[in-house]
Amino acid sequence: MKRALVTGITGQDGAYLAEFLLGKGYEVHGIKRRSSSLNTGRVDHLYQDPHERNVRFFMHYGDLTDATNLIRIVQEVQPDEIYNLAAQSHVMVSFETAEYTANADALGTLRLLEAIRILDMADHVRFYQASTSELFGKVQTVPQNEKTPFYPRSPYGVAKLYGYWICVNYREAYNMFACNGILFNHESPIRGETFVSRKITRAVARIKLGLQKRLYLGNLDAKRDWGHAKDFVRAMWLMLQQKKPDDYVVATGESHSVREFVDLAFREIGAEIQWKGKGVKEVGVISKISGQRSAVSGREKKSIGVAARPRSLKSAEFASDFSERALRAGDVVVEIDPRYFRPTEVDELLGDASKARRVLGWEPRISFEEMISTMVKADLEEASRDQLCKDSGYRVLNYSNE
Ligand code: NAP
Ligand code: G4F
Repeated sequence: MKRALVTGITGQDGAYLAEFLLGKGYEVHGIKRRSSSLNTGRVDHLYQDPHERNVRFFMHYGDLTDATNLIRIVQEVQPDEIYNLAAQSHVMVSFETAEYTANADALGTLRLLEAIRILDMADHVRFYQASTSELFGKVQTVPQNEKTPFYPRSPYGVAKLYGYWICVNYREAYNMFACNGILFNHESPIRGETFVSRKITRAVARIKLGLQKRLYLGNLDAKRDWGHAKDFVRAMWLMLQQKKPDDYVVATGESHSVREFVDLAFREIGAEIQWKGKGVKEVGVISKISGQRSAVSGREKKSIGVAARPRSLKSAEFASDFSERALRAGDVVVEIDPRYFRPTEVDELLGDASKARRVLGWEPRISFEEMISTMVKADLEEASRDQLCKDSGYRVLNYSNE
């Protein structure tokens, strides 16, 4: 049985990758940093009581900023494959915590590679580094592929640039099987709530249910090549199954603006957005409300343990559900908050993943539209739980505008 060690197991990709590897018959060990509260929500469904038989999923406390503990874990686990997914992964946050980001994202990668070397495992461990399209930053060509020059635009991008090159260097210097996955943005219903995709789908669901009035965003014109995380973790694994280590761009080949993302997410709940005004004064206004696409039906509600409301939300009744919750044509639902503008922005990313298609046989299976639809549906389920609490007189906190 192959054994994998995954850093960042509690994150979006860590959770999907762990599920994927367990499905392939692997024993999976995850590294989780210590925190004062439980934050294992994304992998709780994979947890197995270590006292049971045939356990294949294990968690270890560890931190990318602590070399000795990484060496100990690598020694104890003796993995065949290491996936380094742990990082301070928020670009905007990296401007505020630049030194920490460099420590975790740049030196953290070095620490893991050194652990492999110190433990004399360089000849048999395969290493995946979570590199990023943020390396392309101020893009030098469109679309971006493995040969496109890098020009990072944030402390995060610069830290990841070190991670990229130290991985290449250890491959060349010590003959390690080390690969960089240069992954473009990938999202899912378990994406962190402060990334723009999830912030939008979560707000759309809460606005529909009357739990939130407005969504505050930064740069609506930024364009990203957005895929689904489930597709992208498959590419990580494929890289480590090849004869030779190499670096690969992983992307969908489609680019969409934040504004388009907002339009599609609102369309999922049957609402059309009209954009009015310019610059920081621009607003998104509900222009039309029609039949919904993403209602949580009575049956779906029961399946997630939420009692159906007496009147189920079927398409034909959707418009009246809007009026019931007081969302109307003319309502301003999106505003700009300059706090979300970045000191230096990555304006547009578009990936060319032809090498991954050719060599790995990888291609995305989930479309942009399907991904948004799934995310809105999942957030409607979550918001419905809050709504139920609110309707029953319990206090519901709104921390939507992070
Ligand atoms: P994520 O959801 O933010 O997960 C990051 C993980 O790293 C979390 O488990 C986090 O733990 C952990 N972590 C943070 N600092 C750590 C430290 N000092 N020591 C140990 N663990 C630490 O990110 P993701 O979206 O899954 O992305 C996975 C990786 O791919 C990251 O390296 C990211 O930079 C990179 N990447 C992501 C994308 C994307 O679009 N998602 C694209 C390209 C590259 P907590 O749960 O305790 O916070
Ligand atoms: O969702 P974002 O925060 O993701 P960003 O900066 O592209 O970074 C993500 O993808 C990278 C791969 O390219 C990863 F390496 C990285 O770890 C992370 O997963 O922002 C996307 C775009 C940006 O241009 C941002 O300025 O959306 C714009 N945006 C507009 N309003 C906003 C907001 N971003 C956030 N987070 N919040 C806003 O309110």
